[in-house]
Amino acid sequence: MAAKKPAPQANVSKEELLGYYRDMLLIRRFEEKAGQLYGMGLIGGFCHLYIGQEAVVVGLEATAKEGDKRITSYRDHGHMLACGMEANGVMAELTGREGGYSKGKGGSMHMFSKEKHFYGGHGIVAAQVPLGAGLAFADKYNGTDNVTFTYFGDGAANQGQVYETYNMAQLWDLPVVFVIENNQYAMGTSVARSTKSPSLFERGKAYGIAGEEVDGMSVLAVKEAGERAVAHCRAGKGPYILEVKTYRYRGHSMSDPAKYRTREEVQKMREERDPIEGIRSMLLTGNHATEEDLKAIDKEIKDVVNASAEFAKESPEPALEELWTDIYA
Ligand SMILES: Cc1ncc(C[n+]2csc(CCOP(=O)(O)OP(=O)(O)O)c2C)c(N)n1
Ligand SMILES: [Mg+2]
Repeated sequence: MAAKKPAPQANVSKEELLGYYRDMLLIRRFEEKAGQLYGMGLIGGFCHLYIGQEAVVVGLEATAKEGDKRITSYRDHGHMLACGMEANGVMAELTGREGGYSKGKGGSMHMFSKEKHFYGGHGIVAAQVPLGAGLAFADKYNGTDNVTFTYFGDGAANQGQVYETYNMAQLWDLPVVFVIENNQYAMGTSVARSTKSPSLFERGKAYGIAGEEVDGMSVLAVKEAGERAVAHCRAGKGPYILEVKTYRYRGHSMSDPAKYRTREEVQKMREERDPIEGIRSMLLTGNHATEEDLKAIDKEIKDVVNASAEFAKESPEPALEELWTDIYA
């Protein structure tokens, strides 16, 4: 994975850097804890962790304003935390408890928050893409200048419905930022094995949609590109594609034998490109924070995550009557 441009550093305040550090660390620690609870049998079903990809959603959320919407796939815990949903409610949903965002009836892939404009959580690959364009259509129809961040993976980028959506979104100038989280694998299939045209954002050109490739291991690079994308959409110029080159450190889901890549490949990425370490060293070398300051933040995050696990364990399972609520009949 090539970082084309060096990460931009100018015009970033100490507060912003600390904020990104905190937000990415929350996602990382939360996901590590979810992995532990899964191992203990407290989380059932599917569970897809976002570890390694934190800079993508944190960089883009830094460009969002009130009323903007987001929708994504099953790899969704990071997106929820980054848009301000509570760790307690997310963790309790993972454990299938009443205190969860879907009252314990949705689980990892099916959580929503009307308040934070988070529209899921979708288990069918690429199903969220036309839905994202629909959300953007609503904003256009209502005359707001809000945008919808529609996230999907490199594997999803080979789904036909993505291209039907591109056509309609461009035809109607919909304010949708298509975010391709290119983590280089779709389950066990690498991009190189699944496509001859590995530059995924360029496919938008066939529909007249502007786009670019972004270094997804740099939160600052993501934010900078995100600002361009969002400005384009808010100005009524139609959709924009960001192909964010990222990497997931863990398996596709908790039940992934990981036979399709080497340990060395993962290790190299962790050592050389980790997004959290990147910001950490920027904070230290720029004298924006001391080791002590960062330790205090680490502890603060650890406390939030541990509290969410406690909340998730203590929250009761949904009552039997809940089987008959929140359903269409
Ligand atoms: C329509 C459909 N086909 C197949 C699957 C099984 N499946 C689940 S995730 C996945 C891979 C998707 O990879 P990608 O879009 O790159 O997202 P990532 O998991 O890397 O975040 C597949 C094939 C599915 N859920 N839905
Ligand atoms: Mg992928």
